[in-house]
Amino acid sequence: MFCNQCEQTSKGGCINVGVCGKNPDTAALQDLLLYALKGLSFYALEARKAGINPKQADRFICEAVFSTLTNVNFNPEKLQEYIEKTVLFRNQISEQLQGMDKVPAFNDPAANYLAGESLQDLIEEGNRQGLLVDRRAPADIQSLQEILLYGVKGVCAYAYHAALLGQEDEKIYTFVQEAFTRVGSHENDLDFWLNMVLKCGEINLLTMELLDTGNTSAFGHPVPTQVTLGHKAGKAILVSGHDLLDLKHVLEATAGQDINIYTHGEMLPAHGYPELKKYPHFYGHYGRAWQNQQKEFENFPGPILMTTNCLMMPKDSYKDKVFTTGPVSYPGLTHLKTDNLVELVDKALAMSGFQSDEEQGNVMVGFARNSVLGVADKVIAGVKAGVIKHFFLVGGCDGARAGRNYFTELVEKTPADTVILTLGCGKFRFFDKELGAIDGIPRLLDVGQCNDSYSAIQIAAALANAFECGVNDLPLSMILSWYEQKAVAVLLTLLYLGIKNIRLGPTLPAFITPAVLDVLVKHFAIKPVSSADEDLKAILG
Ligand code: SF4
Ligand code: SF3
Repeated sequence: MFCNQCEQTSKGGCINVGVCGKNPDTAALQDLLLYALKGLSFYALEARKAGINPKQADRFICEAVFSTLTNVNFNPEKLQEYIEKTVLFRNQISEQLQGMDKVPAFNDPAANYLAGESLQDLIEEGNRQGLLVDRRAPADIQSLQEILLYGVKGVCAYAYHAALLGQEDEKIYTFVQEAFTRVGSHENDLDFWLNMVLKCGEINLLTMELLDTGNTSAFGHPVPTQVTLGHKAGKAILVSGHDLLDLKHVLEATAGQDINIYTHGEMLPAHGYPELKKYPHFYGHYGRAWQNQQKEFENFPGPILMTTNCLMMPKDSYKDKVFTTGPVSYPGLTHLKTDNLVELVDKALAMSGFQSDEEQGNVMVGFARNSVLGVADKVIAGVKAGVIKHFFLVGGCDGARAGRNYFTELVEKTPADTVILTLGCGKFRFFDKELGAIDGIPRLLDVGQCNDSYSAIQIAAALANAFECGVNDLPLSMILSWYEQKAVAVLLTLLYLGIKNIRLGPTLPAFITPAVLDVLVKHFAIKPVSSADEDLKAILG
């Protein structure tokens, strides 16, 4: 196996087993799935040219790609199912085209790939194929192909979320499929790949906008909301991951049943949405930073629903109380369709629940674009009067590396006349710090999930507009933590928008070669994080 797609990769790439726990068989199946999806992409694009709308295949591709993101799916049977379905979709489109006398002929062997019979056959084929990128190309071309592939994975994840909320755009699907047909090709022009990478950022911006529309039209615009971090006596269900719709289904399925619903990880911002916070049994948030997940899950006295997540594979010791949805799957865990949550509810009723109440403080959420722009006048006046000197966007992912303490330290050390916008799960390093307020505006503003990056971009754009300058001219510094491929897509969006001076950590991606990094530094002045003190000094002078 070879996998280098996430921040925690062992030096240069995981080869014997993933740091995430992915084993070589799972890695081979994921590689083969991407190869098969490349084949399907040729057909889906051809179908479009022939006037067929390959809607089912479009959505399927995003879901299947999502299953190859870090930590999402380690289940060989489920991956086999995705591979077989990929070939099925391809054959269906092929028949449709033949029926129109448009017999497709593709030179690329991926388009003609036939799925082996057994799981073992598939694993062997996956090992033969390896990762989709062209391993004979110069290192910098390989690097750009990897950036594109991982960015597209992020786009697929966000497009999957958006589609569930009824928001789709053919431009997204077409780009994803074009990218798939290109990755691994012997195109050796650096500029071609650089353009594809920036185009991926552009398409991701559209995807995030659709996701924002999907979330706000289904659940309303988030409003500032206090969320309790403790628990109360009674039966309980924990919902983790990013899928607000799954959470809504859980809230509906448990209404009037005396079960309290708790969020975990990226689900925290759900408390700010009017259409979710209206449920009286939507109680609070459980759990802190990412590295505590195993312990937190183990100790939770009720079942856990893992919706599309970036979390670690659950341990055997508590597997029997964990359920998954969508592309999330691990061997031995029960997978649910969220229109039928009887098993989850029964499990909650059968488990002990919390025996007593416990206060653990609270945090504020709900500072997405609508809330922040609602107080824009005050913010702008604050900047003009000199009481707000600087904004920091400290956003992105959490992870296990010790270097991630940088983000906690940086936030703690920011001066009292600065405001911190945050989003993503990286905030669990500092989300409960008491940072005070400036003229009634909290210094720490939680914009939401990584899925809400569009909101942060809109806030930055509105500030630039108010000050009649570009985003790069604002007293705003972006300090981003990354972990997996959705973060790659968001980073590409920021580059596409021309945002400069982003500080990225805790380490730079292993898939960026020195020459590609030089290009990024030259055009975007991107830099690795150093120490909190040094960076603050460099930013604030
Ligand atoms: Fe390694 Fe990350 Fe790939 Fe897992 S997802 S195998 S940790 S690079
Ligand atoms: Fe990053 Fe997954 Fe959490 Fe969702 S992209 S912030 S890790």
